[in-house]
Amino acid sequence: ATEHYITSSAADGIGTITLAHAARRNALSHGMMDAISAALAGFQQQSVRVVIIAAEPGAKVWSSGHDIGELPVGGLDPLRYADPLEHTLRAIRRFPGPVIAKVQGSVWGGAFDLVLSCDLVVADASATFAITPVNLGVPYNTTGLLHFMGRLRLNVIKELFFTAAPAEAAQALEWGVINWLVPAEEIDAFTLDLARRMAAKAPLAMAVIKEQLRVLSDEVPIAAQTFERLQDMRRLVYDSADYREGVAAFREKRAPRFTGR
Ligand code: KFV
Ligand code: KFV
Repeated sequence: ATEHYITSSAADGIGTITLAHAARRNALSHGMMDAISAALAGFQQQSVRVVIIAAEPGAKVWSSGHDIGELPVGGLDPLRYADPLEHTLRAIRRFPGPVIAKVQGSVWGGAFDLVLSCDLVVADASATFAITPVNLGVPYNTTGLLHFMGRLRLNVIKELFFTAAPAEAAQALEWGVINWLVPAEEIDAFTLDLARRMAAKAPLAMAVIKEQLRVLSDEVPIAAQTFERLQDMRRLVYDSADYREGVAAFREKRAPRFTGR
């Protein structure tokens, strides 16, 4: 329980969260998510204006995504509203100031959703982005799909989800995942300068504009029946043998054998 997940610090109105759990490749575990949520809450108390989320210098994996060891098997929805990852995504989206993802290294699964939940993305050429539920047989949650739909075109979303292949940084720039693709040796100074420029602006106007944009892009009205139908469809997936196989195969470090059942 004394596991070390992140480091965080704040100075001059800018808070920095550094993912620091290399042993699990910064998997978005319950512990990691609680640490990020707590850091964001602390920043809000300290009137931090702008947040930067980064990995440790030199990390080849920015984050390996949802902690696969914590994915429930046995009839439970793996991506519930109350899931710690979902809680942290909401905390980022509701933080009353810009959150910048500074991405170096590979981004997997739920970590891609986390990056898209940040307000701006700065990356270097080592950044790659993969969304991988079809590697595991996970039914992605509707809120998560909406996060992708808020940022990317449908054909791009489909390619990313259906191949589960990592998109290179240049491609991610063209697709609009990344705001700025900068040389590795400049990324720290560039990101800090961007944060400083935003931190000097009027905080109340900033926070309200962010919230307006969140509400307007999140709120897609659908009938209750329609939502329940989607949930039923997802349930068939997480109740399937293929989902159990996908999670077991990762644990056993082997390729999954999917049957469509
Ligand atoms: N969850 C839990 N443990 C993980 C993990 C993850 N996402 N990723 C890595 N680990 C563990 C891994 O089992 C190993 O444990 C250690 O971290 C180092 O990983 O006990 P062990 O054997 O030391 P390696 O050896 O795999 O590291 P490396 O060779 O550097 O490869 C890194 C990477 C990221 C390419 C590989 O670990 C990987 O493919 N990880 C899984 C990436 C992934 O599919 N993530 C999506 C998770 S599912 C998800 O997010 C969602 C929302 N969804 O819907 O599917
Ligand atoms: N409103 C009232 N007066 C203005 C003005 C404006 N938006 N822009 C310029 N002026 C006045 C300025 O005070 C000066 O008056 C004269 O026009 C020439 O401007 O009595 P004075 O001193 O002669 P200078 O000297 O500033 O001209 P210049 O050096 O050529 O610079 C031009 C410019 C456009 C770069 C500079 O004037 C400027 O930064 N203006 C403000 C631009 C801006 O922030 N506009 C957004 C307004 S707020 C808004 O539109 C909305 C919807 N919003 O939500 O915030």
